[in-house]
Amino acid sequence: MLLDETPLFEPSLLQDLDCSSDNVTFSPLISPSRPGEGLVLRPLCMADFKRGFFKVLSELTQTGDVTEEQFAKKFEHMKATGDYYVVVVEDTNLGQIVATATLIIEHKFIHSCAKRGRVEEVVVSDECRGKQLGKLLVSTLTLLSKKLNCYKITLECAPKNVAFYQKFGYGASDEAYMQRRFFD
Ligand code: 16G
Repeated sequence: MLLDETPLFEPSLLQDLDCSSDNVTFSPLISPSRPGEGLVLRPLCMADFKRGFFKVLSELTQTGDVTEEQFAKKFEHMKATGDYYVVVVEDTNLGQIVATATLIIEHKFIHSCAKRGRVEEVVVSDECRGKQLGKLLVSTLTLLSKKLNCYKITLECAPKNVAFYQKFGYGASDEAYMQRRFFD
């Protein structure tokens, strides 16, 4: 199977996002187009399967034992819908993915057929902590959801991460987050 470099979504969507316009400060200054020395921030591509994409995800939760075929099929599905914005940060010297986050667009009839954004699977590998990558990814996807005309953007996170997300303007809502799990 050819796991190629075709991006999951149009890379230029990430180019003109101005993270400093969103009350989030970076020191030293980094941006989606300049995420730091030896790093690139870009859409996921199939070849990232071999660059440790799942290793990074496994720092968040159980990933299961996903084969190349399963990955490729899921990637194709996500790409075909046009509603999945999985971004990765690659360490270009190592050829390894070191961080990732996902924006999913949900379509509604309410609010004049609006769209809602969901931030999911925000993970920075342990070795790359302290490079502001989590901040950059969340800021990037939050701005992207605004650019895509979402009326709101939501996420679920561990209580210890609440303060982190508050920096981007996320706040607790009156509604309770509920779930029913069918398997882990
Ligand atoms: C966190 C993630 C969520 C992910 C879940 C996995 C963020 C903001 N939240 O809540 O996206 O799906 O962990 O946990 O990254 P689970 O395996 O217990 O469902």
